[in-house]
Amino acid sequence: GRLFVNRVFHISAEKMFDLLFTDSSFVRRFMDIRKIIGASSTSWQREASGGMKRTLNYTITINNPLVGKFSTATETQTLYKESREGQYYMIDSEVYTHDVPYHDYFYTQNRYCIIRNSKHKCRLRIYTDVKYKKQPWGLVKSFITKNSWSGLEDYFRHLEAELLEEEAELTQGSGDA
Ligand code: YK8
Repeated sequence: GRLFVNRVFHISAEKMFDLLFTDSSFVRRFMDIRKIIGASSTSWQREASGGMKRTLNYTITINNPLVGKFSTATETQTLYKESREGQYYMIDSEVYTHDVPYHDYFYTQNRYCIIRNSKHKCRLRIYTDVKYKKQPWGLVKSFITKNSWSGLEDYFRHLEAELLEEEAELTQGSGDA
């Protein structure tokens, strides 16, 4: 896997969770810019295991010339029961892109860790892995992996940049930055 984001933000852990994992205006704006359309989401639901789960469905716009322009996607997010409100949040997200070539071979697993650093700061880590449901031919596998990494790197670099903008807006004039 790869660590795409690992940075301290002047944003509280709680606020960071709200920004990324609720129906926030931040997420809505980010989806708009990424041309992720038709998003729908279930609410966070308690699981027997003690964690929480929610499922998102949306259509992504792809700018890889090897792939069609759009794909529907399903993302299942699990908030681990070890998470502590305001302190520590661990979210695993499995993303299935249904309309790309070889879509039945792979999915993407993203792990988000939000760790409280101080009252107004948190560390965000985003770790990503491309997972295989069945083993493709070696050449196909490296093709999938290579194309997934480039798309993921672009996406998370952009997300980090937008979070830095949000941080600047939030800390502007607040005095406690
Ligand atoms: C989520 C992983 C792979 C996929 C894409 C497919 C290449 C197909 C390979 C062929 C286009 C928002 C990605 C990047 C689309 C976007 C997905 C996003 C960024 C040529 C063999 C969508 C996080 C996420 C997870 C997986 C990403 C796809 O929040 O390369």
